[in-house]
Amino acid sequence: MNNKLLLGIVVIVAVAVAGILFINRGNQASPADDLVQPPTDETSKSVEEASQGGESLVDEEVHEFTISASPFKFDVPKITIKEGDTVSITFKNTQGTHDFVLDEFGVKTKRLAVGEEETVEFMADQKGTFNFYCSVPGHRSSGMEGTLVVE
Ligand SMILES: [Cu+2]
Repeated sequence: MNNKLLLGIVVIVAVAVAGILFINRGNQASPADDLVQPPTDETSKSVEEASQGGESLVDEEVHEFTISASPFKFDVPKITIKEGDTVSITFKNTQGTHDFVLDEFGVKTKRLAVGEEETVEFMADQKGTFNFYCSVPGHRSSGMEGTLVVE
């Protein structure tokens, strides 16, 4: 099943590449050649990677979390992930004005009004225990702080 699908994709890409090469040959004098060539290289490269089945070796999954903020707490106080994970956090504000800050990974949302949300994404490239918090004055000390554990 998978092999058939892969074969189908390879055939389609091969036909597309052959078509582009054919068009290029017909337009040798055209300056558009330089513009058409690079995407062709990229296409054949990605087929190579796919046919090697490389995706099973690298964890390219995005680990998604949703955190809602209200005065004065985050509904998810602790997130645990693995080093090297790509993390996507959708931060929602249900009441008041809040943001989401995680200094060590350069993450900072805008200050959101009620009903707004913002998604931030980062790579957990260091192990440890880190604190995320709301940077609106007084909110962190009132309880708007949580923990991100990178194992
Ligand atoms: Cu806040």
